Amino acid sequence: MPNTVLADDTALLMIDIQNDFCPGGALAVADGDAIVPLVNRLQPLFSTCLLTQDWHPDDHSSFAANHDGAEPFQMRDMPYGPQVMWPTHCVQGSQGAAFHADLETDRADLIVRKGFRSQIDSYSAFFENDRKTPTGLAGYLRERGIGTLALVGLATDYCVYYSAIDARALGFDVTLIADACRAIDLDGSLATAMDDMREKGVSLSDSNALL
Ligand code: VGL
Ligand code: ZN
Repeated sequence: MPNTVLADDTALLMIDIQNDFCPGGALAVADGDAIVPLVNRLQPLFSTCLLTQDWHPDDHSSFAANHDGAEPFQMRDMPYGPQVMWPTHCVQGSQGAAFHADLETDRADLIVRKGFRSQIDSYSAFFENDRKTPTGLAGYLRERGIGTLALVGLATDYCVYYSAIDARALGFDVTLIADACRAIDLDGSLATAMDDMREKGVSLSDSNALL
């Protein structure tokens, strides 16, 4: 298939391609850095490219280190619901929170930062983990006339997954470019996320179908 720019109402949403989610990072996703060359090749096909950046204060309540007796990857009940206790990651302004050095970021029109409130985590690019507080991204996309999203990034079963299902619930057409994503896969979370995305009408694709 020739390299063509996709329709103007389609955006590439690149989720959390940051050092801490890559090998050597604080919450490393296996092979997370392997998606970077692919994501860079996909960007020129889209007239609109958007980035998200996990961006936590160091007293963030999703960090195990901020709770007495909590171990990383355990669950805790928070006022807004169950929350995984994560290793400290993507602290605002840190090298771990920076985008992977090889990721092309100059094409992005917008960087959505999320998880910046101490008391609540935000996996999705659209809503915080209370599933209610908006990030503003939906309004931005609607005002720009964007109705279709292609999703890539880290991690498939957390921030990519929640962004995909929220986008569907908000009425966007969504395609997951699966080979340009990598998963954390905590207790079967990848299979659960993939099943739920399929059920909610997220299309599954592969970069070969586009490049
Ligand atoms: C993510 C866990 C904690 C992600 C962010 O980007 O998928 N996962 N913070
Ligand atoms: Zn986080």
